[in-house]
Amino acid sequence: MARKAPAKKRKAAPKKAAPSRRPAPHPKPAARRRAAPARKAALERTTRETSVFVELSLDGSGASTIATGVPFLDHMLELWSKHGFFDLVVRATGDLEVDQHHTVEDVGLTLGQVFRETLGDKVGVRRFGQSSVPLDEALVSVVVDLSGRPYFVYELDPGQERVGDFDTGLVHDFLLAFVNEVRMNLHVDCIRGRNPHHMIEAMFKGLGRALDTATQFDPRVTGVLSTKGSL
Ligand SMILES: [Mn+2]
Repeated sequence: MARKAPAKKRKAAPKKAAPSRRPAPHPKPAARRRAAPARKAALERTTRETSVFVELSLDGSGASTIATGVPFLDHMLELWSKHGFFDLVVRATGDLEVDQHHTVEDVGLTLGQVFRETLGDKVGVRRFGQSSVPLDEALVSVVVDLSGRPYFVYELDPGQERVGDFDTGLVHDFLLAFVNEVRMNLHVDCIRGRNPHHMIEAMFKGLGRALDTATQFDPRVTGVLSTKGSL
């Protein structure tokens, strides 16, 4: 549309201050911390009992492809990855004709080795994390410290030996192997629960959430979060 012609000459608007010719100051260096490393790693580990491949990205979206030959473990690792926002690939073949023990433990061990590698020197990360997760009647607390000192406290009694064909005692073996390889502190307390599937599932979700927190960068952390200066 045609512009409205000014009826009469208006008083000129007061001149704005001329924009400064000085260039904008340089933006701050992207980060005082060095550029965030790509926190991903992969490992294939083969013994006479099992062959396990794990690929992990800490800063992922929670996408996973998991096939361990132990469907209940697949289900739990998928939850762990989803709720930790970790991208995870796990492929395992093991002597399941013996039982599930070697496979479950070796997946925990290999995942722990890869997890530790993705952490690198832990510069700038929060280090601690905790989560309480309910699933119906079950409530499980998980507390982690990426301390470099392996310690594991497991107060979760599933109350029955099996969930389907999965030996519930293997969760302890899985976590112990994981903790030792990551060199972290892990306390699991099942506050209440009746159904072992619910208790174990809430634990894996909580472990994902607690580790997600512990592995996040905190901009206030310079170096590693330790008065000793190393983790
Ligand atoms: Mn389930």
